Order: sequence, then C-alpha cells, then structure tokens
Amino acid sequence: MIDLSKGSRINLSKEAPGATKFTLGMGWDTRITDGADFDLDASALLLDANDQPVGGTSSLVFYGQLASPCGGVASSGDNRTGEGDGDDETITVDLTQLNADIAKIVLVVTIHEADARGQNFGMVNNAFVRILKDGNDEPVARYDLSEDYSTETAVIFGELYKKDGDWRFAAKGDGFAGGLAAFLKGYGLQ
Ligand SMILES: [Ca+2]
Ligand SMILES: [Ca+2]
Repeated sequence: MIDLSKGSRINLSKEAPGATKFTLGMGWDTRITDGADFDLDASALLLDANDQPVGGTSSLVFYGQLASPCGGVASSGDNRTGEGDGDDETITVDLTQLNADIAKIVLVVTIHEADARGQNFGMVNNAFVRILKDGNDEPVARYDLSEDYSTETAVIFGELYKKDGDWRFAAKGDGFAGGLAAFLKGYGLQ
C-alpha cells in the first residue's frame, strides 16, 4: 500500500493495472461535543477537462443524488455519526460506465449544518481517504489528513483525475470555510 502525503500523486493505471472499478473510502471521527448531531458528508463533483461541472446540478454525487446520470459514480449514502474505524462513507467509480466527458472527480467532505451547530474540522480526528481496487480489501493507497484544521467546514480530501489517458489520484487536504455551498459556488452551481 502506498502511504500518501498532502500533495502527492499516484498513477492508478500503473499501481493497479487493469482495474476498472475503484472504491474511494473516506473516514473520520468527531470529537464528542454537547450531544448535537455531528454529521460529515462525502460528495463527489464530476468535472470535465476544463474543470466545468458535467451535467450542471447533476454533477454532484452525494446523499441527495446517490449515482451520477451515467451510472459510473455512486455514493454509499449518508452515515450520520462517523462512528467506527473503517470507511464512514464511500464513493465508487466504474470507469467502464463513466461519461466520457468526466476528467476529474473531486472528493469533498463537508459538515452538515456546520455553522448552525458551531462545528468545524478542528473537531474532527483521524480523517483519511483510501483507494481500493474493486474486490480487494487491501487499499492501493491511503492518505491520512495530518493537517491541524481549525475553523474550516469543508475539506477536499483528494481528486481522481485523468491525464495522458491514465487515471491518477492526488492527495489534497485543502480546507475552506462555507461548507458545501461555498464549494459548489466556486463552480457556478449555487
Ligand atoms: Ca453523513
Ligand atoms: Ca469513523
């Protein structure tokens, strides 16, 4: 397994030759607060080669739209607590079904109603993203987000992207304020 650090990239076509289906597992643990729900959500934004959303508002795969129109990207659905060590929410990508316009899949994790509940990534521990070749328990690569976040309410965990015909993964760990709404606004979606 390849241990990724912030900013590192791998070529999945080389590290997992022949694989056409990947599971992107994401996990986190939340610090117990005052009993209010603390719900993180993993979403995947589908972009073309010019970083434009593919299919407008249907370009986001998340708990509100569990699969992309092409069927190539799917969400495991909404985990509300983040309890446990394993993947809390997963995104699966089937390259054989993927709309040919999709060249980048951005994985963003946001805190549901973060501002109303006074929650941020400074209260989140053990965040990670791992890439599994379908049918394999041992990940191809894993990225533990080691940065100390504070007031951020959204973090881009990583990106799956196509370059020179190969699918690659970049470990990101970029945090920002404004949650999912701010993230989507950056792509003209809200
Ligand atoms: Ca959730
Ligand atoms: Ca967890």
